[in-house]
Amino acid sequence: MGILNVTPDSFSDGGRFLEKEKAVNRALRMKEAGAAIVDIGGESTRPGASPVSEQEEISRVIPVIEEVASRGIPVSCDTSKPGVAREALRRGAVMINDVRGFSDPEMREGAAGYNAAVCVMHMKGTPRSMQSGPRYENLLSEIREYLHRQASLCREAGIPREEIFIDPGVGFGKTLEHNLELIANADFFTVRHPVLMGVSRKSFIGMISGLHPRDRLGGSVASACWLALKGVDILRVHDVKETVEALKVIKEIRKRRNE
Ligand code: 8Y7
Repeated sequence: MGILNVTPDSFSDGGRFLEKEKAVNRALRMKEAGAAIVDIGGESTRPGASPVSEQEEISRVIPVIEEVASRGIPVSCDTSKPGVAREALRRGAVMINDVRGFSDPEMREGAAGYNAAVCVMHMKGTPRSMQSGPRYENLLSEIREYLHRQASLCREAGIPREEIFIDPGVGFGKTLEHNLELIANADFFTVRHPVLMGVSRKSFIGMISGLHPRDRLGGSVASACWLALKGVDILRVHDVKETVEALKVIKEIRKRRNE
């Protein structure tokens, strides 16, 4: 899954893709580089980011979604707003990626009504508050229980199990230790639903390497390979070409394992 931010303040694309043309071209390049789906979002969820109005979010993402979908590229819309989700699905999106875990019933009903796939992500707190001293009794089981509970609500709304991806939400209300534990044990989440994860250029990589988001390609690709070997189904990444190249090699190696 390629990441396409159409936000003026997103941390690693820095507003360079504000224009529709540039965004669409970027999606086409991701497709050519091997992306199976492009995730298009207009609300920055970086820690401390301010909320965006529904009208603003619609005017940022919908023209891009419509154009990208019309070129035959599967589109996911990264949103927590039912109005944005519905409009995205009406214009051709096939998946809704909600960092707020489909806690709003209107989000679940909207996705079900369009036979869309969903990604239910875990976040502790809100983008504004999430990085202030997050604590867990038992990180893995607490997060998996939350994800299974939200996934059950999606099933009750009529979304089939295999269309519900779950995501422990690396970086969303987690310390460095929490993030590393989630990644190390990603297979803990693969038991009931397909799993999607996003680690690309995230701050846990910067905490290890000391590098700026733009220079986190090595750490991002290493993490992606680890997650693929742990059985994660979809990887949400900025650098599609490099990640696909690495995963092709991992796939050939894995096929030849003894056991
Ligand atoms: C994730 C995400 C972001 C993630 C899912 C960033 C929108 C921050 N991260 N969605 N979104 N999973 N499902 O660094 O990890 O891309 S935004």
